[in-house]
Amino acid sequence: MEENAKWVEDLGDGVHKVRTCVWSPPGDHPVGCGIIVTVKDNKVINVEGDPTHPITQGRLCPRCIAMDEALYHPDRILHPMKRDRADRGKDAWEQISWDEALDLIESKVRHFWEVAGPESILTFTGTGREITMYSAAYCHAIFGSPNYCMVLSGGSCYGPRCTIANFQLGAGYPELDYAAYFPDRYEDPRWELPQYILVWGKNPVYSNPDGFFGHALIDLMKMGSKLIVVDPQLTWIAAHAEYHLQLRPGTDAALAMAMCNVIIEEDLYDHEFVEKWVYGFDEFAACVAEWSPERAAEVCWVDADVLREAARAFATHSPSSALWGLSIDTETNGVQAGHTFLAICALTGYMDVPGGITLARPSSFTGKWRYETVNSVPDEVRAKRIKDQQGRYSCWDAAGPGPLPDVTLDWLEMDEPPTDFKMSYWFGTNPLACMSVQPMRWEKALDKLEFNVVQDVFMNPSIMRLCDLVLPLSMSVEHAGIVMPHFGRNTHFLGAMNKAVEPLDSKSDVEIMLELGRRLRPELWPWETPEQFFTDQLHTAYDWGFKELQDDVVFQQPFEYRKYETGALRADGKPGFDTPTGLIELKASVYSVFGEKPLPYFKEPELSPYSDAISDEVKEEFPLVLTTGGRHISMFHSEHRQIPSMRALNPWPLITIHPETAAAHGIAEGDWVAIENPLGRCIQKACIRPVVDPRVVHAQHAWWYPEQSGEAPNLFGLYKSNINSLIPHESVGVTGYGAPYKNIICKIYKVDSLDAFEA
Ligand SMILES: Nc1nc2c(c(=O)[nH]1)N[C@H]1C(S)=C(S)[C@@H](COP(=O)(O)OP(=O)(O)OC[C@H]3O[C@@H](n4cnc5c(=O)[nH]c(N)nc54)[C@H](O)[C@@H]3O)O[C@H]1N2
Ligand SMILES: Nc1nc2c(c(=O)[nH]1)N[C@H]1C(S)=C(S)[C@@H](COP(=O)(O)OP(=O)(O)OC[C@H]3O[C@@H](n4cnc5c(=O)[nH]c(N)nc54)[C@H](O)[C@@H]3O)O[C@H]1N2
Ligand code: SF4
Ligand SMILES: [Mo]
Repeated sequence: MEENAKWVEDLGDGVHKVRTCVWSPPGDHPVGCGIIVTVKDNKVINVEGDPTHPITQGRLCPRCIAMDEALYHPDRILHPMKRDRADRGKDAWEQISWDEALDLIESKVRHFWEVAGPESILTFTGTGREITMYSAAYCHAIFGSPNYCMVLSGGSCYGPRCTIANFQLGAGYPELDYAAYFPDRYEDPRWELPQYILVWGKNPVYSNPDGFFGHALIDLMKMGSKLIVVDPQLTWIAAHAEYHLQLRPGTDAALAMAMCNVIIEEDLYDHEFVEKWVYGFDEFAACVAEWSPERAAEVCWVDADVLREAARAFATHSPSSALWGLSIDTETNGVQAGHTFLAICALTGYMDVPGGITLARPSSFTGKWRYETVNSVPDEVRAKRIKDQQGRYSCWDAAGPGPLPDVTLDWLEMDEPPTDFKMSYWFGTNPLACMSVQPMRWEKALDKLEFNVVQDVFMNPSIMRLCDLVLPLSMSVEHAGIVMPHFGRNTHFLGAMNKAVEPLDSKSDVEIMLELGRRLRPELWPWETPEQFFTDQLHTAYDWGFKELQDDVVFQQPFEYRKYETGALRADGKPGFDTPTGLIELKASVYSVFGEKPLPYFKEPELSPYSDAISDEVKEEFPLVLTTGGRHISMFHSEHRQIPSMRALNPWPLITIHPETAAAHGIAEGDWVAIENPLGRCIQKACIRPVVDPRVVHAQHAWWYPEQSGEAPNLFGLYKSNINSLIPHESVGVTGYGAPYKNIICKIYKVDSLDAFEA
């Protein structure tokens, strides 16, 4: 912690307050919420919201308020630890020094380079924690490997949405306009209040740490914005909506096409915008003409008149805005659902207008360098990146920064894969408990590797089962960093993570990166300190460095509306969008290159009770539609399960069941319920609410039990409540993007206890 810095207030008596923006660990996506940390004798004694932060204005979630419980939790990993490969699954860790740990990594990497090539080293990354900014650099510029991996089937978190936005909009990720770019926010004269907000498969009140702020939505609601919510659950926001389209999970593409149909057929679209800025209107109109509201009503279980009225309300109240959530990504048909969602926003002309949807400027600070580190991998090594041997998923291979997770598993499962894989390095992921589908397959596959390394803050089931070396990480308030909301794709501000307390024997992802970089490829890693490194990164866009950002704590990026008119969206500076046609592509010209149809279509989820891909017997045995993973405020994925006050808010995994369905199955509130389909089984607790259709259930994801025995085979109860055991591998879209995490068949039945689980 720096003394006398602008962001530190000394209160005397060994007490000071630090202004900072938070990222991870623990949690979250890059939100950079403003906090004030009170420190006494190098110990955090209070965390409160920073009222001067322009976006969060003092508001916090419970997880931030409980930060001291995480920081000083007795289970925190405090030192580097290693274990023999033969002891995987056993609590047989030996404490070692940082030098020993880094020496071990260096010697193993050099050995594997020699005997099997850099491609034999895989890195596995999780969702947007701070390490996401650096994990590609570790893979490419330290290990020299092209195999920058994830275990998330179909890259089903932002992969589909970002790729669709790139291909069809050629402009950074579209985001609801909540005046985030302006210092005086809603008072700024350029800004307008959205009349309607279409919230599609997103629940930002709970998924706040996504980088889009739930409290911003509530601000807009208070000011008069009305909601149209597309969600199979009656959530809090759905209950406050003018229109709740309570669709069958996985049918989003059909519903969106019917909404476009209404907007076009009733001539409610913005003719001027469409004529000037949209490509493929006629073909798109012909395509959606096949989707009458009545046809969609049958497929999606949504009332045709309500669908019509919602489409009319959205199109006739200008400006209106929209938000798309994870549900777009977690569908085999997700690319088509996202395509049509963007079409709704384009037809209505709400792109980059005040109170509409903001688009990012390619020239702002985006952290793009992290993917560019792939250029440090020689071509002949890059050619060895894992890819589908039958030539499928060429879209993924062209657009994705690393191999398709599903194909990675296929290669790891081969007896003689094209690469002799040796080592994996994980950061920010708990692969078996959260990200992967068919986690038992991943368990076996990753166990084949000779050396698995992780850097994390707590022990978890994946580490206990598979890792040989653990590096202890410092938490967000224990190190310096830069946080950029929306992953650099529509980054309204940069925040300084200012160090509030000195860590004990732990280091940050950036500190470890610089040390390993200097050891393994010194020519690429000239920086002595994280601060020098951050300043050089900032200099790619600005003439000021990290010290200035630390002093100001928050820097709001410049912004202007209607950038397609000024040329600010295109690399060549010409007006329009950065797509092959220069226009928003309702008919996507690049998809045909990748074997995908250029116009949207609806494909029934493969494992649905209405699918042709499964037999009538299977449909009869597993008649319910299961959706999973709706967020809870107290937890970030598999994290926070050991934090007492957070666990108290959600002590057990919950399956939400309609009262009629529960009664028909003899299930009462709080009963243990088995959830099963042909792929697997797990157990959760009944939460009986009329918020889902009687034919739908919703199950929480990422559950494990830190209080249980960690040794194999129990592994903190890894498989007891693991809903991902029921989700298929490689049920991805033609492009490789999108997998059915939120729409599969199942049956439910009452069991006596959590221990009724058998794998
Ligand atoms: N507290 C907390 N916040 C988080 C996370 C966390 O673990 N905890 N995780 C973060 C991550 S990585 C992500 S990607 C985001 C995700 O956050 P969101 O994008 O908000 O997505 P979810 O919360 O998964 O689901 C949102 C809504 O989609 C609905 N839904 C389910 N199936 C379907 C469907 O088929 N179609 C439609 N239209 N809706 C459906 C659910 O009922 C739910 O209300 O949250 C981030 N924020
Ligand atoms: N059924 C179902 N499954 C899902 C989903 C769903 O909706 N339904 N959602 C999916 C989605 S969208 C996602 S993104 C994945 C998320 O999956 P993951 O990203 O794998 O999330 P976690 O399991 O929480 O693992 C994160 C680990 O990183 C550690 N960590 C936290 N911060 C940092 C940091 O700054 N640096 C490092 N090195 N480590 C850190 C945590 O302690 C934790 O052990 O889960 C997916 N799984
Ligand atoms: S979103 Fe994350 S960083 Fe922001 S207040 Fe909530 S827990 Fe804290
Ligand atoms: Mo995610």
